[in-house]
Amino acid sequence: MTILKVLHFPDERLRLKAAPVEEINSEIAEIAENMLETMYVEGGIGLAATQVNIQKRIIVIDISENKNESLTLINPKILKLEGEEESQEGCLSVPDYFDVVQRAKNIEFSYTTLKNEAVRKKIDGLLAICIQHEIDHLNGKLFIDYLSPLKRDRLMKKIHKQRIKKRRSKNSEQLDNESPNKIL
Ligand code: GNR
Ligand code: NI
Repeated sequence: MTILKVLHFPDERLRLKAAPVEEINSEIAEIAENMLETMYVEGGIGLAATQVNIQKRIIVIDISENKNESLTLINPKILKLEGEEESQEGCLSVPDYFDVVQRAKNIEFSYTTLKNEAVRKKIDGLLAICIQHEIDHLNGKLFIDYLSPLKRDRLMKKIHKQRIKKRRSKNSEQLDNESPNKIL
């Protein structure tokens, strides 16, 4: 198994639209396994293939407390959206940022399992929110796209600052490594 690298906003690859999985084979099973491992290591409740730079319509989810009820959804599709619900969201591709997003409360959706079974379900609650969030990823959409222009602007400034800080600490690390132990 392999832990995959999660892309971070504003990486343009997060904007790519994933293609349907044509055939469920060992390659797809391996991608799903690696995605699950990556999701668990990163501490997320869901992960879309887009986030690990794989442009295929694959989602993994585990909202269980004990992290032992994983779901792999191939070619997930929303059939019906009903009601409204606001909840706080976060995203592994937008680290350290959380905000309230409005989504449908009840959804009906379909997907194919790794065993090639077609499933159709009606759900609500956290799972419904998570699935909407993950399908958005497959379409190149992020939860921060729903923010007001003011909030978005604040977020962009914060990310810009973080980038500068990160670059600075990397540079000084490099300097530390380069400097011989003159004092000793
Ligand atoms: O770990 C995650 N938590 C979360 C919380 C509220 C709504 C959606 C999510 S999904 C997120 C993991 C992630 O980024 N999946 O794409
Ligand atoms: Ni996300």
